[in-house]
Amino acid sequence: DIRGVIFDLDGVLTDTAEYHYLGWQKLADEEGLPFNRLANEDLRGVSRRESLLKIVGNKQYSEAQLQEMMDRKNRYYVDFIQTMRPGNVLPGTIALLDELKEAGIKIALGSASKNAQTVIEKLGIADRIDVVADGYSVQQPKPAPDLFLFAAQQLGLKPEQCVVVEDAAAGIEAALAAGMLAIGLGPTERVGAAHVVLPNLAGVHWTELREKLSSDQ
Ligand code: B16
Ligand code: MG
Repeated sequence: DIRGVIFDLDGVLTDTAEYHYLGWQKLADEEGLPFNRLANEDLRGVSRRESLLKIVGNKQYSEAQLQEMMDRKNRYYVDFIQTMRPGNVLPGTIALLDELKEAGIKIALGSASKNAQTVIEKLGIADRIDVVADGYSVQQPKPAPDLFLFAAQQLGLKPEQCVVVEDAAAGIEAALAAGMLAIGLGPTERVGAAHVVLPNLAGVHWTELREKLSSDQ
């Protein structure tokens, strides 16, 4: 029986992808590194360090330089997210969170981001979330299962009692590796490995979702 739902943040509850993109683009331009929106698609759900390493490619940088670039991009990103407000929650999110609470299902955040806490506060949904697993919680980033296993443990649930909602291929991979059910949001080319694939959370109801997940079993 499903007892908990673990939500990814960026691309699931809100769309911070644009702000991450703008931050990386600014940094890449300053460094003379090739980067564009298409390249940014590969960074979905990928940790800050892995994102930077993808952008620098074969170009050699010292650890101190990499660190400085990560800090710089993060400053740009943190500036952008200051403007976020409750209206930036993606359609269907609040209704679904309310239904889950009503149904006695525990809710966790499972985000790779070190800025997750700030974002959920800006969005005004922090008090709807029981447990936050974020970029500070574990060492191994998605596609490793660690972050979601940490979230389940904090919820006091077994992996098989949890469903993960994700928009990134790496996130679906992590959920399956954790032995959890997975709901993928977006095109099948990206999240097709999930048990259930939906375009987004708009109009999604827990009762129907639960049925879809159990018929897949
Ligand atoms: P930060 P998620 C991920 O969040 C983003 O999708 C990804 O683009 C970002 O690089 C990563 O968080 C790290 O974020 O630099 O803020 O620590 O999708 O796992 O909620
Ligand atoms: Mg995501």
